[in-house]
Amino acid sequence: SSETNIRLVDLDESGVDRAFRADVMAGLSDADQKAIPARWLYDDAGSQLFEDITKVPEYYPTRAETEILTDRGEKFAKLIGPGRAVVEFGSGSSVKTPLLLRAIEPGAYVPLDIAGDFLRASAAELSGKFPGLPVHPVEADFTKRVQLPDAVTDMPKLGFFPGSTIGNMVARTAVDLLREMRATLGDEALLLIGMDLIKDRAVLEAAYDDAAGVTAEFNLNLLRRINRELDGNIPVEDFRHEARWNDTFARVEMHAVAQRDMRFTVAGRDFAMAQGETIHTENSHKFDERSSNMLLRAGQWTPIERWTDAEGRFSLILARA
Ligand code: AVI
Repeated sequence: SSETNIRLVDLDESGVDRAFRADVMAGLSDADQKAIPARWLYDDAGSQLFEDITKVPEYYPTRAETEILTDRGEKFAKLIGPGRAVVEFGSGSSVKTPLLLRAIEPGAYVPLDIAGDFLRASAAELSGKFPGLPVHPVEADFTKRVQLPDAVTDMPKLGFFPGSTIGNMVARTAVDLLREMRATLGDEALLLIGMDLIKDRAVLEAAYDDAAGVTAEFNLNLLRRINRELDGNIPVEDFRHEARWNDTFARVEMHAVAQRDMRFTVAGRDFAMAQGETIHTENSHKFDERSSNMLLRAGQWTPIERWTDAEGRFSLILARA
């Protein structure tokens, strides 16, 4: 289906290989719309390319969210208060997390991530910046309820889910995740979550199709990964990156568009694509106040405050359990 999805699962290496193969084979076999779940964009090369995307001039979300975190520290401190265990879903980004931690005097920091090496490295770096702060990294699939370390059992929690990663999920998956977060964090919890806002179509499409071609590389790297890991011969050079705003679903979609009729093989199976046919590789949903409120409420959270950057491009929302 065209409803591509991010779904993080807890898999050992061979499990990852099998799941990748299964998703790619199913996704390329769909006669209506070929589609591969966006989570497979993030191999080592893809993760590095995403880092690069956050620095291109057209990709505003990272800068806009950083601006909010920089400017609204006093407001966060007032509403959140000191002594909470900050539980970050996905490894702490080097810039955003310290801004939050500096503003609110947390009791502990608990980064959750499925990638253990990356998790430990970023936890160690953060410990260096906040010498007195207890840091308890947990290697876990945060799409399911996570058992938090005993050391933070008695502290009220603040969940932190920046970046509008929630937007990479279709509504049902996003609601499931929010409910699992609620179960992980407990009754006293707050959640600080980034959600990118609906805006001018040209601005959105440019953010996902930068002039330097970094996002194009990020998208086409998925096809290169298939060739590398699944013994494929997809003619990557004959695909074009496309970012399109889908107004019905309020999302930017990434597609890889075949530039000619073609045949190729992946893991021993033959596939054909017609010129103009696409592989749908990512959704990035955008929100307004109503849709973000509705999503949070469906996920068992009550929004209590929202902040945007000066240009009104991105929102950071505080919700309570
Ligand atoms: C990770 N995620 C929030 C990014 C986004 O904006 O949807 C991924 C991305 N895809 C293309 N550019 C950035």
